[in-house]
Amino acid sequence: MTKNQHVLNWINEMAAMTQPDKIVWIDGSEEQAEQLRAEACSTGEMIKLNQELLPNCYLHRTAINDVARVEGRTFICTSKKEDAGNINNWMAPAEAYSKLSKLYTGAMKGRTMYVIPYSMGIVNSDFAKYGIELTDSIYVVLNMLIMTRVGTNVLEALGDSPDFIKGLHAKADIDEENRYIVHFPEDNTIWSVNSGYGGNVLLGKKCFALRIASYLGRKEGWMAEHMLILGLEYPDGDIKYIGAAFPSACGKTNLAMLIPPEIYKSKGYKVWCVGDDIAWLRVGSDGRLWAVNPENGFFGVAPGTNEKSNPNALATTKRDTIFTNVVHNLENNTVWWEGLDNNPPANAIDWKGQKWDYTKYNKSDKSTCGAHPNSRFTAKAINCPCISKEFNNPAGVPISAIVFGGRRAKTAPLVYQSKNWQHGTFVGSIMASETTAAAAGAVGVVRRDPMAMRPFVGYDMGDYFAHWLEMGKKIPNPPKIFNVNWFRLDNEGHFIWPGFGDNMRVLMWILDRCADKVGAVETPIGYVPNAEDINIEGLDLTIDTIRELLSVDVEAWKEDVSNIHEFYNLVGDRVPAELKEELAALEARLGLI
Ligand code: GTP
Ligand code: SPV
Ligand code: MN
Repeated sequence: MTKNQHVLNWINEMAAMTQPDKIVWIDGSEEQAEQLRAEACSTGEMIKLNQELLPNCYLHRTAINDVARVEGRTFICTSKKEDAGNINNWMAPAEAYSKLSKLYTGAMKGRTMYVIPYSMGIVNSDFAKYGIELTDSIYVVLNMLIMTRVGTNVLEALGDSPDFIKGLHAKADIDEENRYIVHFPEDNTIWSVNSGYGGNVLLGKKCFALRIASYLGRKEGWMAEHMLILGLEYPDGDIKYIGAAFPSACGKTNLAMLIPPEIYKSKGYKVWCVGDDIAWLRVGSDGRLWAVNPENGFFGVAPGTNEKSNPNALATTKRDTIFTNVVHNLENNTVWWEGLDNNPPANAIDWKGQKWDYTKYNKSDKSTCGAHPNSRFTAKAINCPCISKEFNNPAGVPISAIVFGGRRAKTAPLVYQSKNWQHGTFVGSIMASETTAAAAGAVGVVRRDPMAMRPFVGYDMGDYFAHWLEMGKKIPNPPKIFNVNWFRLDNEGHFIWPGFGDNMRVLMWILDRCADKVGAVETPIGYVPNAEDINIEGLDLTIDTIRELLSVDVEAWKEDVSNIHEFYNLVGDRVPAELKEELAALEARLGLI
């Protein structure tokens, strides 16, 4: 398929180590994909679902010990430890290569090695970067065919160049003790072994489009961020674009596909999805920041997705979709998950492959769930009813606002605006969120997650903050930066804000601020809206509730500040002086110094 010696030599070397029985090149054709689906079904790797109700849809169950990203086993292997920083796990490259080579040796014996040439971004566009993933998993091939742009045209675009990301994945024994997701940013290389799950193995996604890309972006003067991109269309046809960074399982897919509440919809407002997880951002010749979504599909959280919360996502999953770790409904050979509807199937298999008795389901005990809390759908972007007409535009879209957010039960108000780019970078750097099921480990623990990138920055976090500040200087007309929190709880533990489609009400305030159309109140942390400026028409809540949601709890912030100090200390020496000054200014405004 190619004469590129860099590609061929590398594949030969990897094949000599992993020793597959055969090597198959993935050409991106539907015929080949269909053969692979049939093969995966014949071995039980995938289950073909009801083709009338869910055409071209399949179910896959991962191993029970392999259901989420494993941050503890994810490494950044730069030659100098300090370049990976204190937040990342680090291993010396030579040690990592030697350790993993042992795990890979003979790992593909009796198996097939698939060669997947893929592009992140539109092939031949200025934003595009190419990768080749070698894998022994058909499931990975079929997911990559949805999530990225795969095919022979990628090899043509690459030509004789050595400039591609080399990804090697082997399932090996799915042994947790020997699971490694290892990045060599200096070598454009990613090695993943002993997993078959999502972000650990679809190497175009978190490994390349965030960890390696963030490293390249710093070198080349652009940014790779864990952001959705949406376009909000006004009744006159004008569309403004927003990039929003929330940690894993904190609402990116939902916000990216939101359906406006009736009060806006009836006037002709619309929301278009450009991307739901990753944005690559560059300064345009017009002085604005432009974004593309480098992916080609969605790897979305299934539980909680329903006709009311996210009808667009649900519609997207009705064809050409791979479901992972959801309930198999044997009544009609379809799928189900918690929060889909109130009709759990009586005759069903749970995500572990066991007969599932929904009557034993207890909301507060996750072990009784039929679908894993981090179960997912892999669906094509072009099947999304609200996909933006700019989705395939190689130039991307101009960003008016950047929005940070996380799950905070108390501290963060519904929305606030930073004073400028530098303060906005500070606001991003102090983001915190309660942990979710998207990564292995305890759920619901508050941790600092700067720009929602804690698990995804491919270099030192302090240098990453500095890169944000540097980029601000290069954007003559930068987006305004905001922070939101849909997850504030009342004393009984209920969400106060309705969320989902109603988040549009907050986006409207954000875009009004960008257009200088509305005032705000200055608080110690930034500008919050006047409660009257959040439109609550048609909502079952009062302006007093909005006041409560917008209130800044100074005592809680004083406590938070000491935690921010601890976090900055952990990040270490490279936290830029400007951000320390911003922290001191915040302390002064809170009356702490
Ligand atoms: P990753 O794919 O892991 O990066 O996640 P994501 O950020 O795209 O999160 P997603 O939109 O899939 O939402 C994750 C969970 O948050 C789901 O269970 C949603 O139902 C819930 N959620 C999303 N938006 C809101 C909201 O506005 N309010 C509330 N209360 N929950 C929400
Ligand atoms: C996330 O965890 O942020 C995801 C899912 O989007 S994964 O691809 O597993 O990283
Ligand atoms: Mn994500």
